[in-house]
Amino acid sequence: MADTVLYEVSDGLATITLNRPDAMNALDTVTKVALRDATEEAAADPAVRAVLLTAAGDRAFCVGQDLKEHIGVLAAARESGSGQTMSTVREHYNPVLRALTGMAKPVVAGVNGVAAGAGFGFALAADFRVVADTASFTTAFAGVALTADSGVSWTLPRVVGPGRAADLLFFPRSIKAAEAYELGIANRVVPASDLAAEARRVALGLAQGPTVAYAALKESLAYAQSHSLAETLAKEDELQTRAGASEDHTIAVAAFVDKVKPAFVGR
Ligand code: T3D
Repeated sequence: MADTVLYEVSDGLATITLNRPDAMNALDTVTKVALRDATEEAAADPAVRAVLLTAAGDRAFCVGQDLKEHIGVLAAARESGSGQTMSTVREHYNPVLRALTGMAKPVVAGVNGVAAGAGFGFALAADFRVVADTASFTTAFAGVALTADSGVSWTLPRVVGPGRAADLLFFPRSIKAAEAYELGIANRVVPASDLAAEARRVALGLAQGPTVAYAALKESLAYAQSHSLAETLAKEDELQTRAGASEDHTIAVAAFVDKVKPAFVGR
């Protein structure tokens, strides 16, 4: 894995850190490949029970596509006459989005600074966003004459509602942390100096939680977005049967009766 993305697993938590702070953690090709590999590895590894996606430095979480690299891609496409500039959506952004949203374990984004374009998309793809009070968000896409990618047209309306999503996409602007909290984009806002510790605390708590129940919750919430109440009730029945059969359910009920803290095993 390239050193522009750091990957570490400990105590059931995979921490993925975008590591190009001098470039505002912009996504050049090497970084996109490494991020795709890291998210797919975390999704597939049964030892990983939660994921923390964060970034190095105090200025940026991720400013999206590296436009300084991208201008070269555009020039090459013009020269070759191919017009092929957008394969990165298929090759990189979509696999990252599928891994983050589809993995059967919770994902926390620790947003340490500005999140723009695909960077905003990755933060929105997480199940929870812990955000530094100095951080901000912007859709950015229309500013560079692009449409939404990295799942933003799917995630943003679900978080802020379709009307607000259209406004933020057509008129990209900086959404500061306090407003992001009001809009539901940020789940928790903490002082910048506490961001790393607080994001890790939240993610670690999830990594030590009832993994089968969390996976079912994640699946249930996604399913309900595009199905009827009748279909959702049937899905809840199926998922509750799965969660109810988990070892952690028995552990939790026994711990409740014994008035002790449950020690979950993730099965
Ligand atoms: O095929 C495809 O690739 C399509 C896929 C697209 C996916 C996308 O992500 S599209 C969206 C791309 N991102 C943007 O359009 C964001 C552009 N950046 C900004 O709007 C602003 O820089 C920010 C709002 C993010 C931050 O503003 P601010 O005032 O804090 O910082 P700044 O002064 O604008 O930028 C600081 C440096 O970072 C500056 O470099 P310099 O002058 O110090 O050498 C700036 O050029 C650089 N930078 C910021 N964003 C990017 C970037 N460099 C490369 N790529 C960037 N996206």
